[in-house]
Order: sequence, then C-alpha cells, then structure tokens
Amino acid sequence: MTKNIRFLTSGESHGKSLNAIIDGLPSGLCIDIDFINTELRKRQSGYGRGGRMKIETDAIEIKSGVRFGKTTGAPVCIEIKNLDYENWRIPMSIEELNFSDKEILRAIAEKSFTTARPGHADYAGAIKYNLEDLRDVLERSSARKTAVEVAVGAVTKLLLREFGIVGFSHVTQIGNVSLDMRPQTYTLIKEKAEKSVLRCCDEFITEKMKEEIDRAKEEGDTLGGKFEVIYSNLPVGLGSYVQWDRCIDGMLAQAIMSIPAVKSVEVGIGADAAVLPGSKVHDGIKIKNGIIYRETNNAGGIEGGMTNGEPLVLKGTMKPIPTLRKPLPTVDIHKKIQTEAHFERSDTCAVPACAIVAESRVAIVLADEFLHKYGGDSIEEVKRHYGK
Ligand code: EPS
Repeated sequence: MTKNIRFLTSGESHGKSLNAIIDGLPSGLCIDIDFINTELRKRQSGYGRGGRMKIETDAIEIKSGVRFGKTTGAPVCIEIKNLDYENWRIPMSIEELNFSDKEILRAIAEKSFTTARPGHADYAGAIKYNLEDLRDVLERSSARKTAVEVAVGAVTKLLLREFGIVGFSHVTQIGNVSLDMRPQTYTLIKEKAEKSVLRCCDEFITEKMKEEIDRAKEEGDTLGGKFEVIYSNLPVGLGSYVQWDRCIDGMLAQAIMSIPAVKSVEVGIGADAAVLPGSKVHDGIKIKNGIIYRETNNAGGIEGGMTNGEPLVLKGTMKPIPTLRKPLPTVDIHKKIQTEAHFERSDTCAVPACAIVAESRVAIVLADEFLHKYGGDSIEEVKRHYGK
C-alpha cells in the first residue's frame, strides 16, 4: 500500500524470529534503538495479556542499512527474536525431521490441531492454502507478527519526529465499560493514558475495565473494545482528492482495519456524523490576526482526503480475541464431526496492544505520505523541501 516507504515482514508466532525489511528511508535518519524497544514494550504490556508476554522481552536487532546510528539510504533489516522458540524447536522445525521417531511425532502432534477456532483465520486459511494442520494457519495469522510492525512504525515515528509530528493512542472502551469524560488537552490524555495499565486516561474507569477483564477471564471468555489514535503538527495536504487511492482517510482506514481483530475505523466524530445536520458536523473556518483556525475538529483533521492541519483523530474497534478457554462449537475439518474449538494460551484482552499497533501503522502511512510530498534521498534534503 505504501509507496515511498515499502516494507515486508515475515515470521511465525513460535518460529525463530520476526523480521522486516524497510526500503525507502532517507539517509541520515538517527535510529534510536531505545525508543524502538520502548515502543515494543508498550505493545507487550496491558492488563489482560496472557502468559506469552511473560516469556518475551521484545527487542530489535538491526541487521543492515544503519551505520554509526544513522540510516545510509540502504534497506533497513530488523529482527525480533522469539524467545519462546526454545520451547517449539521440534513442532516449528524448519529442517526435515525423522518422522519414525516416536518422541518427535508426539511433540508435533501435541501442537497440531484440526478444530478451527470460530472468529480466527483457521477455517478459511486451511481451505485457502490446502493445509492439513491448522498450526500452519495459526502461526502466521497470530497477532504476534504485529511486534515487528510496531518496530517498523517506530522507525517511521523517528522520521516524523524530525518534523515535530507526534502521536499517541489511548483506550476508550473495554467490553461494556467506556470513557465518558476525558481531560481537556491531548497532552493530559496522553500523560494519564501512559500511566494506566489499560492506556485509559481515567483512573476510576481503568479500575472498572480491570474488573470487566477479571470477570471475562474467570468465565473463560475474552473482551474487545475501542481506542483512539491522535497525531498532531501535521502539515496541510498529506493525501489527495484527485484519485480514490490517494485519499489519506482511505489509506489510514486500511492500515488500521487490517490489524487482526479490528472491525471498524472512524475518522473524527465518525458514525455520529450520520445523525447530525451539516451545520453541526462541519468545522467552521475562522481567522483572527491573520491566523486561520477552527473551534471544533469533528472532521478529525481530514477534509477531502487530505490532512487539513488540525490534529488527526482516528477511532478503532477491536473484537474480542477468538481463542476461548470455554470454546465455541466447531467442526473437526478432517474428521468432519461436530466438536469444540481448539484452545491454547492466549490473552483475555489486548485492546491496549491493538492501540499501539494502530498508532504505529498510522505513523507508517503518515511518513509515507510525508515523503511523497517533501521527499528526498537524505534527511537534509527532506528538511530543505519541508522548509526547515
Ligand atoms: C501475541 C502472541 C501470542 C498471543 C496473541 C498475541 O502468543 P501465544 O500464542 O504464544 O500465546 O498472546 O495472539 C493472539 C491473540 C492471536 O489471536 O493470535 C503477541 O505477541 O501479541
């Protein structure tokens, strides 16, 4: 989807590592590894996460494209090791194994399954790729791969930061518990959300959300929720109205919608725009002392498929994770009999992690469009084009 910054990821949930190659970064960009690793830790945290997050301490190793702390203009290759791989050496072996060895067969069988989890990629994935063992679907469809996407997003955040563009995310709903009141400024929302185990800017609501998660966990169930991503200091005119695939709201929606479990994306007041008259939806344009400004931002910083200089406000909805301890009815895709869905260690709620992934994916789209408008081969050249 992105054109100036291209990247691909690879890696399985319990394989050796997760990897990404990022192409198109200008030379001279400072790569702050601590910043990237802090972003990864944010994705790992959050009340309601499962046992896996106790095993992993996600951290990147840069394999190429960076010298003495700065990009050279060459593709940047990133690796995140899966520490859990130690426990999966046999079932996730890349090499052929001796299938007459009973121990090996037992270790593989222990991790194989044919009972598709409703709501996950298992059923359609097995049919599409003609796979017998649903393990092959689970491994790549797992949200584990979002770790390396957050690393890519963090690199693009470093680029945006050079131009004063900064963003954050916060959680506004878990199950039935939602945030009604919020602090007045984005700075305060961010500050408070960063302190909450659920990235929620209200301490009381955080506690209510925790109770909701505890209840779901006790019942062997899972919970979804809602989050917001906000970016400030964007220039006017990222994206365009001239072609459908250049509208920045379309690109951002795709970037968030394709995160595992995300079911809806809204811009600004989103679906509420359906019920209000035009006079209450659109943000009047005002001028004072030669400065053009708005008193409202219902549009969420996008008009006509372009950024309009107001903060970008996006909302996302995540469905509950489909791996349930109290499983749903399903069919064994080989035996063709009615049975119960596969269960293995998972999270009760991962909405805070999803918010961080969305924040990272948004950074990738923004950085890509930023380079489309102001691009250059070195960071100095981009700064010149931007007028910095
Ligand atoms: C995840 C790692 C996974 C899950 C979760 C996300 O680890 P494991 O499967 O070993 O417990 O915790 O994956 C899913 C929710 C999913 O549906 O695939 C991670 O690193 O975020």
